[in-house]
Amino acid sequence: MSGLHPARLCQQIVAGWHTKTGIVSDLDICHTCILEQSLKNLFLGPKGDNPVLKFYYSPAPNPMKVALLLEETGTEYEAVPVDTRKGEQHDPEFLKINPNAKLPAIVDGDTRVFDSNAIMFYLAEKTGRFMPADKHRGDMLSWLMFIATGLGPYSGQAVHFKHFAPEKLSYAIDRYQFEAERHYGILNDHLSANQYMVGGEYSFVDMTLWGWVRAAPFVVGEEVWEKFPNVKRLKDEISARPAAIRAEAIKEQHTFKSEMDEEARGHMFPHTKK
Ligand SMILES: N[C@@H](CCC(=O)N[C@@H](CS)C(=O)NCC(=O)O)C(=O)O
Repeated sequence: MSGLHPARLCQQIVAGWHTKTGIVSDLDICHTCILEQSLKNLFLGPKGDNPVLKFYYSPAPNPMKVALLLEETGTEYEAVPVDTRKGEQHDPEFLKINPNAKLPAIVDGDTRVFDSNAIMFYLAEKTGRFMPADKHRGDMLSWLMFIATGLGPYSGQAVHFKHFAPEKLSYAIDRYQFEAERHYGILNDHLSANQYMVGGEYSFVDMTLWGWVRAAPFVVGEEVWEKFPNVKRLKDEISARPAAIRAEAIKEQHTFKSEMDEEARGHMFPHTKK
């Protein structure tokens, strides 16, 4: 995030962590963000020597987990909006970065990484932050893949058939609802005996989980938090962190199309155009 922005874009002012100041003529500036940015520049050196990591994102669950880790690690990055409802994920230039035409993706110097879970692993490894200790490697890989191949895809399909499919297919709705809830049940049991997902400490795996569980009522239904209180406990703890508040605020810098109209459906569900 740029260090200089109007105070109304700083969610941390709302939360009481940052203070605003009118030091630049009539502009209302977040003073704490400017200070943080200056300190980062001091330690990271001029941008020319150290190209800023590009974070291609939309305000959806998978990009949000990466936003959280970028903010938690204090990584300097440029947030590049890709509006999936306008079809920008199919732009040939973006396909060179992510041939899968989905968000998120990053470009870090000469390295591009696509798929949110690969990016989470890459950034935790690269920064050496929020990576569980080696003795927990088995658990770390297991829960990471559980989220990547289970919770994420089943949640995505549950949302699709419940909220976006042109026909209400009860078999598909029931199957994905059941599978999404089954995954929540496994997480809830695990979190009844463990404060965090892996190794007793807050790690990038918790952040990977946060991407989708923030949206749980939309995925599973309004009653989700009564059924799975331990998942709620971890979600609430993460959502209250300053880095999570900053991650949620990134989208305020950009405008995304909000209507899920015929055009948006054509870009996001291309099989409907066949
Ligand atoms: N496995 C991928 C899934 C990415 C994904 O489905 N991203 C969604 C946003 S959460 C997207 O870009 N949707 C736009 C589209 O499907 O056209 C990941 O974890 O990054």
